[in-house]
This record gives sequence, structure tokens and C-alpha cells, in this order.
Amino acid sequence: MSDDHDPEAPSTSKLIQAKQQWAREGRYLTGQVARPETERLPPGQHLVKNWPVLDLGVRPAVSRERWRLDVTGAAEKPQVWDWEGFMALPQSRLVSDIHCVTSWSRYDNQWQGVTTQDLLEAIRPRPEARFVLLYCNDGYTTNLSLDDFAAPGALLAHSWEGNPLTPEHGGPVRLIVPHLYFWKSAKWIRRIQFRLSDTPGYWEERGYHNRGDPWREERYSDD
Ligand SMILES: Nc1nc2c(c(=O)[nH]1)N[C@H]1C(S)=C(S)[C@@H](COP(=O)(O)O)O[C@H]1N2
Ligand SMILES: [Mo]
Repeated sequence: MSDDHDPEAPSTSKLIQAKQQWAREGRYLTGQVARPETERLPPGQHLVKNWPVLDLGVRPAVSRERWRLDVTGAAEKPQVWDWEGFMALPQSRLVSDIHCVTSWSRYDNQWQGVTTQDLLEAIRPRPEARFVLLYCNDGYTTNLSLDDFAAPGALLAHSWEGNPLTPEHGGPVRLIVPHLYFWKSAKWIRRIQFRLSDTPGYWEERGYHNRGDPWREERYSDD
């Protein structure tokens, strides 16, 4: 996705320009490797108690009535869910930590929603599907391997701490992938595409690491 060619692409704000510059400079890199078994805070991170809002500055207002989730691509049963259909899927409650590449972490977030494993059971990706590309209502995209998408702890969340997810945090529904940096956790998720090949999303095209494991400090890519 390029700002020059996509008329729907969000405008490039100062913060976004700064984040692109940090990616070029390798800002926040410490070169340390932590062990999740013994250390809860990944290298180069600091704890916050609040929950910062970070996005491209476009906050789409999507009502639950008009909300839809399309699942497309290499799957046996591609589907479009509306709110009622989504809420009829198995519902789970999970607790996880947030690690943002801009160096803040927040512990013990309680999420409610549909685990990616339950979603995968409903749509059954074809054996050759290896990756997902996530499309959001604000024009944002991000890519994941199918293994990372399906990892334990990953869910499509509609609630946080027992309340509906607010619009600025991606409500009605966002993805949560707690074992990777938070830019992979797509807000206002609109479409999940199952793919045979990988393709970079918004930040991955702008210098962020393709995978983003906070324990290996995979903040930015080297090329
Ligand atoms: N649709 C969408 N999802 C997004 C983003 C975005 O700009 N648009 N930003 C990502 C980034 S860089 C971060 S750090 C987190 C921030 O989520 P929060 O605002 O709820 O803290 O959302 C991620 N998901
Ligand atoms: Mo971010």
C-alpha cells in the first residue's frame, strides 16, 4: 500500500513520519535477548499503567449493526459474519500482556472474543494456506504467518476488562496477537485473507520487521 497511489490511504501524520524515521534509525534496539520463562518484560520495554492509543489517525466509526467480517482466500468455507453470527461462535476470555514496538508494555489485559483457533475451525483453511493478510476499516493492513495467527492466546476481541472495546482501541472488533509486537494486532478488522504467499502490510512495508517477536527484539528489518 502506498500513500501516493491509494486514494483511500490515510494521510501521513507527524507521528507516523517519526515512527518511519525510528524504523530507519533502529530506535529502541538494545540487542538483548530475554527469556519469556524467567523475565516477563521483553528487552527494551518499560511498563505503563494506562493504555496508549496508536494508529494512523483515522478512527472509523463502525456500529455493531453495520459491522461485517469477511474471511476470504484459501479456505474450505469462506464466510461473512455479521454481529449476531460472530457472537454465536464460541466465546472465550483470555488475559495477556501488550508489547508495543515504541517501547511500552501493559500487563494483564482481559479480553473477550473468539479465539483464532475457533475461527479457523469454522472456516477451515486449505492445507496450502500459509499466511494471512488482515485488512482494516482505516486502510491499515498487517501480515502474519498462519502459525502466528493460530497461536494460543490470539483472539478477535470485542471486549476489554469486561466492557465493549472502545472505538479508539479498535472496536467493535480487533485482533489480539499477544506474543508479537502490538502493530500486528489489527484494530477495526474488516477482512481476513488466507494466502499461499506472504506479502507485507502497512508497517512491514515501512521498515518494521516481518514477524515482530518482542523477545528477540524483532523491531525493524535490516534491509
Ligand atoms: N487498523 C489499525 N490497526 C492498528 C493500527 C492502525 O493504525 N490501524 N496501529 C497498530 C499499532 S502500530 C499499534 S501499537 C496498536 C495500538 O493499539 P491501541 O491504540 O489500542 O493501543 O494497534 C495496531 N493496530
Ligand atoms: Mo505501534
